[in-house]
Amino acid sequence: MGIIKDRFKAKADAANAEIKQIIKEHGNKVIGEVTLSQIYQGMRGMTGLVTETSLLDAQEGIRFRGYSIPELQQQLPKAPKGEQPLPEGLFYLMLIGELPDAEMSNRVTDIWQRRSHVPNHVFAAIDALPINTHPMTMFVVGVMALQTESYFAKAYGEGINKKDYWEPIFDDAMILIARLPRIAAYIYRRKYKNNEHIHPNGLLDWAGNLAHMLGYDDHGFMELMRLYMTIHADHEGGNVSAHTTHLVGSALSDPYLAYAAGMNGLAGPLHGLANQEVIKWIFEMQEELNTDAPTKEQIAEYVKKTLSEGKVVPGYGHAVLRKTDPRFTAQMEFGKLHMPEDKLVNTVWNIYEVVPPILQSLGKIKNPWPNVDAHSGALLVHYGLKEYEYYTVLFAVSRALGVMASLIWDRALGLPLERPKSVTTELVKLWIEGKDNIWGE
Ligand code: CMX
Repeated sequence: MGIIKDRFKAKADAANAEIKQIIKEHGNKVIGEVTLSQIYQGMRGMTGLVTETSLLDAQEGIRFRGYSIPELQQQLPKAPKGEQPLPEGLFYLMLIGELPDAEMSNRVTDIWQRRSHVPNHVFAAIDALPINTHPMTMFVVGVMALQTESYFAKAYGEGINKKDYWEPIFDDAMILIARLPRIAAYIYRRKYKNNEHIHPNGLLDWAGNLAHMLGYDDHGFMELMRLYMTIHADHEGGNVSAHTTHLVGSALSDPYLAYAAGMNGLAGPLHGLANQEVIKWIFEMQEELNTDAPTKEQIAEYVKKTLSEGKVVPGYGHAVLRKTDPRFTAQMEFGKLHMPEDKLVNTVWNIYEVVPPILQSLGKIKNPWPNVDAHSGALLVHYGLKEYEYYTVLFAVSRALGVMASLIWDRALGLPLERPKSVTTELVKLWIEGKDNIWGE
């Protein structure tokens, strides 16, 4: 892994020295206050983590090491004849903190190609599951089976010095990322394509090869996978998948254990599973209305019905964002370029016009705008990937880039076991009555 590892080590050493100094000089500064409602209501807005790879601004959306998605689309290296960024370049950026040139991006591609062989017992573990198992369950089982390969677990067992933890974590993270496309494609072909598998193409980039192994060699689909893998990779540190990976990793669980835990969180319908829920919801709407091109009026009625049944409108709302997700916009632009007449994609755009005012009128939803999941499924369906239960697996493959880059940083910075304080409502009541001094005032 040569030069990339060396560059990371130099950056991490410098960051370690800087952070030590920051804590020494400013460690006692207060950065905010915590209200009682925050601890009951999902810790929204409570700063409690450091994540170096990306930062989310409520109005602007995500920036990866300072770069917005349109900037990444312009400045990251591309595949030959490609227009979309290579996720390899984004991974380098998140890890090293600088934009890669084509040579560095190619080096990442080379490492991932060389390390992509998946041992047979991983396929056997997936094959042991009934065919009706959800693809995300198969995926996490596959990742867990891969844990037998962990260099960190082995090194820890042999008594590695704590200052060297980052190195086998780095190796595990790279190898895990390298192998994910094969595992993901295996699950797809097993469940939906009669168990007929497609060999990797060693000449393709990471996302292009995933497209190939899924069975979609269309140039447009490969480009979509490059965009998809880039925009889903990271969303700062507090979202369920990133935070869980970080938390479990803080117990010195190896990258396989930590990532699998995070992906179990991604598999929840309020998080990554929303991408399957969006298309399921649109298909159900089409069936109920008996049309594949519902009018805006029909969509509005259907949205109101969904809300009246006490359900969420999938793909809308966000815990932090307060405007249209730039990841939604990037996909909309891809759709306008590659499939402007597609009926389903046009339905997604009509939903975008109809839903926000309805959600806004309810008065309680903080963000009525679409998130990343509102758009992704329609683009996949366009190329023939209609099996929506599978969609969160694609999200999971991409999310590995951000959470693994962060995990390498966590260990390089020597971040400790995460262990916030919790209280009981009984204690809160005593505190309200002035009978207990739980927060040490
Ligand atoms: N449809 C209907 N109601 C919604 C809603 C939506 N899309 N989004 C929020 N609400 C409701 C909440 O359920 C909550 O209702 P109650 O007060 O009755 O419990 C109220 O509005 C306030 O919620 P909020 O503060 O605006 O949003 P939260 O931070 O609590 O939740 C999220 C954020 C994403 C879970 C929520 O917007 C949601 O459930 N959206 C639909 C699912 C979805 O698209 N998830 C994907 C998010 C992106 C990702 O992680 O992949």
